Parts: sequence; C-alpha cells; structure tokens
Amino acid sequence: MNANFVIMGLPASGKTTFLAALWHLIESQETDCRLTMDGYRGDLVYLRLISTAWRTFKEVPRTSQVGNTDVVIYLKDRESGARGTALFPDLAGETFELQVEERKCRPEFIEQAIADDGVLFFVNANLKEDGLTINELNARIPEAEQDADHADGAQHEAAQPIQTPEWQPKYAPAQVKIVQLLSDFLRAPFTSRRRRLALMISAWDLARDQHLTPDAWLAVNMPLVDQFLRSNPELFEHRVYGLSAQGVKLDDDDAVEEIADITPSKRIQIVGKDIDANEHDLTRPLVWLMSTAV
Ligand SMILES: Nc1nc2c(ncn2[C@@H]2O[C@H](COP(=O)(O)OP(=O)(O)O)[C@@H](O)[C@H]2O)c(=O)[nH]1
Ligand SMILES: [Mg+2]
Repeated sequence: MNANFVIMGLPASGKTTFLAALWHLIESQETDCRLTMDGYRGDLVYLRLISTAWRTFKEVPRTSQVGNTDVVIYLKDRESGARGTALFPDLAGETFELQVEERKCRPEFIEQAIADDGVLFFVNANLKEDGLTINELNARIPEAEQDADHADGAQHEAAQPIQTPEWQPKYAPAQVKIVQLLSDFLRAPFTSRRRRLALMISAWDLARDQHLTPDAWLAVNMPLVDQFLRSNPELFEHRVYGLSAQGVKLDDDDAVEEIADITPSKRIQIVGKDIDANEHDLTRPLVWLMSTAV
C-alpha cells in the first residue's frame, strides 16, 4: 500500500530546511536512513540549490524567489517495504498563510489532503514574541506615546496620538493560525476523519536549553495547540518531534565553525517517541506516518 503525506506549516516554520536536509540525506547515503528514495517529481535544480545551501551553512533561498517549487518525493521503508509519497506543496509557505487569512487554498492541496494518510506539520521553536500579553505589549509602547494617551497638560500638547493599525487576521498569533489550519480539516472541502499528525518543532537547537521533551515544549510554549490536540484524539493521533535540521543558528559563527567538520548528515538531530538519543535520521516521523500503511 502507498501512503500519502502532506507537509504543512506557516512561513519560516522550517519546511524548506527540512526538504534540503532530507534531499541531502537520501542522495548522499552518508548515514543510516530508514527511508530510501524511490523517485521524485519536481525541479532538480531547485532541490540541488537548497541542499547545497544547507550543506554550506547558507540560508535556503526564499522559495518565492525561485518559481514553482511543488515537490513530490516517493519513499520506501528499507525494513518494512512500505511505500509513501510526500507532497511539499508550494514551499513558499504563503499557501498556508492565505488559507488562514483569506480562507482560500489550492485545489491540488485539497485533493492531496482528502487522500492523505498523515500530516507533517512544522512549527519553529524560535517563536519571536508570539505570546506577548497585552501588558507586555503596552510596556513596549514608547513613553511619549503612552503619555499622549492620557494627555494631562501643556507639556504633552505636541505629542501625536498613537496610530494603532486596525486588527487583521495576519496579526493573529502563530498558535491561533495553526489551530485554524488543523480545524479546517474538519469541514468541507476537506474530509473529517482521524489523521496521523507528526508535529515537527524545528530549530530544536534553540529550544534545547529549556531541557523539555518536545511534548512538554508544546504544552509550555503553544498551550492552545497542545490543548487542541489533547482534546481531539478522535481527530488527530499525534506525536511531537524536536528537529534540528540545520544544527545551529547560521549567524552564530562560532557554532558554525564548530560543527563544520562533522559529516553534514550528522548535524541533523531529532528527538521524539521511539527515537534513540543521538539520532540523525529525519525520516523517522515519516516512518511512523507510514507504519499504518504496511
Ligand atoms: N537554529 C536553527 N534555525 C533553523 C533550523 N531550521 C531552520 N531554521 C531557520 O528557520 C528559518 C525558516 O526556515 P525555512 O526552512 O526557510 O522555513 P519555511 O519558510 O517553512 O520553508 C530560517 O531562518 C532557517 O535558517 C535549525 O535546525 N536550527
Ligand atoms: Mg520555504
């Protein structure tokens, strides 16, 4: 049987870096990797471009700069013989922003999502102030503007009132958008049924200092997503993985220098259920998604 997966995630969630590392791993065969490639559809020049960038510690090119980048990879499990097809729909990622903000999505994605046997969903551990409270936000407003808010005397007469932009869906926190994307699966045009979901916390190297398991990281940093998944076991059978596909922050020169001598595939680190410490095989979540299809 052949299992189909879709790869999802908001912009900058780590999808292209994952694809670049995956392409390197299955092409180079430098380390043990449970899945082998059984073919692909897509632009080879683009795949080589991103995996070269990944190997040489350069930022993977922003996908919007390189044209149509739908990529399909056919995979085979060396141990069980199970086969799977992974679709990376237009990695520009705006695809999923549009779905949240304008409630639009591409027919190819609907088709794939109706037939899918599992979802690989990316979230970046580098949250960039996603969870600021109103008090924290207010504390950031420059003092002159705060004073203007309660204009109380001649000394502030010149201060301009704050021009706060009108709220738009794009300002919603990432975890609200993620829950929206997941709950979209419950209604038309998608089909509501139980799905396997591998939630990939990318840039795990940045989260490691918190000494949390990927599940605990989600509960602490994205409580809404965590609660949504725990409250809906009949809709999503989920596992959370921590993935460092790049290994380091690219602008951290010392860290880059330190790992530059390691075999590129060994930079990859992945943690999660049934994964041994010091594992480099980022196909393991796909193996789990494929395991129903044997
Ligand atoms: N520190 C660190 N940063 C990462 C890792 N993987 C991706 N990133 C960074 O996360 C950002 C978004 O990654 P990208 O793959 O372009 O996301 P996409 O928009 O979902 O395709 C980029 O700045 C990457 O350098 C990682 O393993 N470690
Ligand atoms: Mg991308």
